[in-house]
Amino acid sequence: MKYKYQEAKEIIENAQDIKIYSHTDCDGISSGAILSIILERLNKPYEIEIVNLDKLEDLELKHELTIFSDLGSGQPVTKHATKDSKILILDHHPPLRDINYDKTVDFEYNEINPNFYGLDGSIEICGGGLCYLLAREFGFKDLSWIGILAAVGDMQNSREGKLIGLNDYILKEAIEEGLVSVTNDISLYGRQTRPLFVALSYFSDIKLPITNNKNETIAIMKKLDIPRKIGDKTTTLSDLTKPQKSRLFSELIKMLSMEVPKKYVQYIPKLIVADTYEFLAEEENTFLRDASEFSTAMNACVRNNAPEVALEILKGNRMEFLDLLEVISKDHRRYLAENIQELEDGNKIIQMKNIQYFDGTGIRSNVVGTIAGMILSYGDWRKPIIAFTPVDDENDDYKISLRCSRLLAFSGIHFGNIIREVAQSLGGNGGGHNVACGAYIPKDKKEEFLKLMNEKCEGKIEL
Ligand SMILES: [Mn+2]
Repeated sequence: MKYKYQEAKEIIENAQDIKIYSHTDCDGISSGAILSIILERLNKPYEIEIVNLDKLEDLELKHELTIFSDLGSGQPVTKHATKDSKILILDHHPPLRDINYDKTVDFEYNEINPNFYGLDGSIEICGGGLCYLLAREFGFKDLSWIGILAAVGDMQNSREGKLIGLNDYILKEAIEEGLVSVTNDISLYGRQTRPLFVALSYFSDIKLPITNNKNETIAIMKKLDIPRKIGDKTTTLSDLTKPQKSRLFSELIKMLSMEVPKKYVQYIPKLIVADTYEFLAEEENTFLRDASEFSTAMNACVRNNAPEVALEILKGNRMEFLDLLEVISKDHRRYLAENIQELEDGNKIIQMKNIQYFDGTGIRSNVVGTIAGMILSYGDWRKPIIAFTPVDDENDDYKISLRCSRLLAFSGIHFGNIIREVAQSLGGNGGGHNVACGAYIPKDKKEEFLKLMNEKCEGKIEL
């Protein structure tokens, strides 16, 4: 892999006309930002495009060198290659072509993929990490923090509650550079910016008395002697003292122990404690300071067709782009809230024996997963929730998204694999993480899909 990186460095140094394709999510944006910074520092002319995977099905290669990051391994990107083409792929998804493919073609081809080296591309390194290792070849260790952002955005830490493998190697470098700090701490989303009484109300892996109930979270904070405000500032998780945190920790353990079936009790601590990552060059009490909050903002940009805003922010162009991001994030949150309200008011979650689902028609397909994750706490946390919506205006096949409580994944269920199998058996495709995954299926296969998913989950979930 190291040798492949040296080769990649040379290909870039010798190229004058470069095109980057990267993926439409936080990892893809982070990958694209790292590559852009490398090329800018080398004074290389380049273009970058943030694309969905289907864009690569029939791609013309019009530039001297085409770089694919966080995608490419699983797509037919060599279809139109000629003997003058140069292709560099930095991807962590399961590869279509094998490790020796470069020796079978007459053009320059370099694919760097952790799966070739016995590394697990879903937890040990992601697209952004792979791009950082390239930056490292050029000595740009100051970009290590973006590798961490990418990994968190890609949920690489979700199974273990921390970064492992090459991700951990990059983390150590980022710490050495003074750019990132890691703390094993209570893990609630929004530690830097979200009021604690709100953050607690979003607890949704298990339905607790505090879930979606701010009166209850306020009462509990009072009981634990945690003030709602410190001076003029609303208390966030990052403000808590050690004793306050340990009181909160005990309270959460107590609440969870009362709700969780016996089989899952052993996983309770993993639900509330994890390593969290802070970016030390960013201002405190801003979303930029926390890796998880930062990654949400990057996703909001790409899902609202503004990847360039995310890219500029990662490249350090903060002034005007932070203002733009604020507007995008606000609209994004409003869109999510409106749709969730509608689903909730209409009692739209339909229960089957082992799964639950809702019809998300009208919801944009690139946010239907986010909404499924947020609506889980209104349904039954013991079952995965499945949402479907038409792909877009031109394509009325269904985009499916599935989310579930992390507890189900801790006990070994991998919904990414289940959904892939079911979708493929119906002429579609799918995959993803154990707790968050998706699929595309033909429009007339919806009923069959739900029936098969329900059957596949039989006996796997202990209630
Ligand atoms: Mn990725």
